[in-house]
This record gives sequence, C-alpha cells and structure tokens, in this order.
Amino acid sequence: MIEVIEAIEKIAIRIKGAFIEEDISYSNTINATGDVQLKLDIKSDLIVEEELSKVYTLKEIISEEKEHILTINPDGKYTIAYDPLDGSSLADVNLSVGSIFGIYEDGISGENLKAAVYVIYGPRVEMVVARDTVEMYKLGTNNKFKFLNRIMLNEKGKLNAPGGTQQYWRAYHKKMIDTLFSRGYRLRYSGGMVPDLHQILLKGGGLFSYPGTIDKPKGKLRMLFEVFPFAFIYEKAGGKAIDGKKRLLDLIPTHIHDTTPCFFGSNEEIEFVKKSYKDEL
Ligand code: FDP
Repeated sequence: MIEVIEAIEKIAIRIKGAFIEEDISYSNTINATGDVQLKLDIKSDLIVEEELSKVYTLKEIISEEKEHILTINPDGKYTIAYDPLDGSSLADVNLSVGSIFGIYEDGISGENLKAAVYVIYGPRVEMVVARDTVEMYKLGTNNKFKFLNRIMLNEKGKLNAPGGTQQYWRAYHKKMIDTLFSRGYRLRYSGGMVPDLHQILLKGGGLFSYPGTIDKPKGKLRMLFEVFPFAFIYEKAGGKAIDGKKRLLDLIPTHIHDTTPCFFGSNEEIEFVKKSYKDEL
C-alpha cells in the first residue's frame, strides 16, 4: 500500500506544477461522462496514469475521465479508481480543486475498499489518507509531504453545504435544508466536492449533500470516483455517509460511471437526513 501512497504524492506534486505551467482553457474533447474536458483535466489524467502504471502492486486502474478499466499487472493486488481533477470547472477562477483515489482489494465494492486518499490544491497542497484512521499531510517547500494531524469529526457541526440546483430540489429536501439554516447552520459551498468536504472535516462537522433531484434522480456525483472514497473517509473520521436511507458503502455499482444521491456528515446531521428522508424516495 505504501507504494500506492508514494505514487499519489508524486502525482500531487506534478499536478500542482501543471496548474502553473499548463493552459487552463477548455479542450475540444468530452470525457466518459459527457463533460467537456479542460486541457488541465487531460494533462492530470495523463500524469495519474503515468505514475500509477509504474506501481507493480496495482492490478487495474479506473479513471473518471475514461470509459474502460486499464490492466497494469494481472498479478497485482489492488484496483484503484480515481478522479484526477475533481471540480475542475473551478480551476479557471482559481478556487481549490482536488484529486480523489479509492484503493480496493479483491474487486470493487464498499467492503473491499482498503484506503481512500484525496489531495487538495489550494493556497497549500494537502493530502488526506484514510486507512484505519484519517491523517492529514502538508506539502512542504522541499516537495515532501509532512504529517500534520489526525482528523476526527465531532458529533455535530455547524456547516451546511447543499449541492444541486435548488430549482430541481424535491420539497422534502428543501424543507430539510431550510430547517438546518433555521437552526443556525452556516452556508459553506464552493461547488468543488473536495474543498467542500475538506472544510466540513477540518471544522469538526456539518452536512454536505448532493441529492437526487427532479432533473437528476440519481444525483450527479459518481460512486467510484467521488462518493465511495469520501464515504470511507467520513466513516473512518467518525461520521457517516448515506444516500438518504442506506449506507453509501453498501451500494453496488452496475457500471463504473454510476452516480448516486449522497450525504456526508457528522452523526447528528446524518440522523436528521434519515429522519427527513424516512417516508420519501
Ligand atoms: P465539477 O463538475 O466542477 O467537476 O465532480 C463534479 C463536481 O464538480 C463536484 O466537485 C462538485 O461538488 C459538483 O460537481 C458541483 O456540482 P453543482 O455545480 O451542480 O453544485
């Protein structure tokens, strides 16, 4: 596993360099999910593939930017699913973006997820690694990652990050979000999953939601590339992650690009989501 984490460190350093060196405009290609790719998306995907291809313990790699699984070493131990540059629509306005990785052993499912890692590119570059615990590292001027601290969520937080277009929210979802605000929760939403979830983790708790909406009943965020890694991280940090009713890590994707409604948070907020969604869906 250490060799996979070390490869992710190299990837983070190279992607950080790409923000400065590369053109941030859109390309004329679309990815496997139909999003128009930034040139930076293409470059980041290349960097990740190049570095992960050198890791002998990896059996296969699955990119959010591609339609198919790529075999690296048929005798390898792990499968890694990744989003090379999540929230890249924020790169042109110079807001934080991230890379997300889920590392599986013996097939892709929540119970086979052995580790999850994300890198956040903001004023600082930080890497959060979840195995049995959740640990945060900071990239130093010597291009080395240094351990900073362990991350644990409180039972209840103060932040509310509601995703999805409000126009298409269902009435019960809107009522739930409004109730949280009426209880004093503060709005924190940048539109980048990595910085939005990172903020809630570091500030002790709250709720991030990306619900099923009238226009997108299965939500927007992808199980393998975004949802499962963060569900693992939130659970290991003492929080919870559900689809409204069920635990996210119990869902079984039928296709690598499947999406799901998702709610990540500290325990009290997730219990409130369950109560609000109990008789719905
Ligand atoms: P983006 O489309 O910029 O890549 O992964 C998709 C994502 O960003 C997430 O990072 C983010 O949480 C979400 O989409 C934002 O979607 P909305 O604009 O619909 O809120």
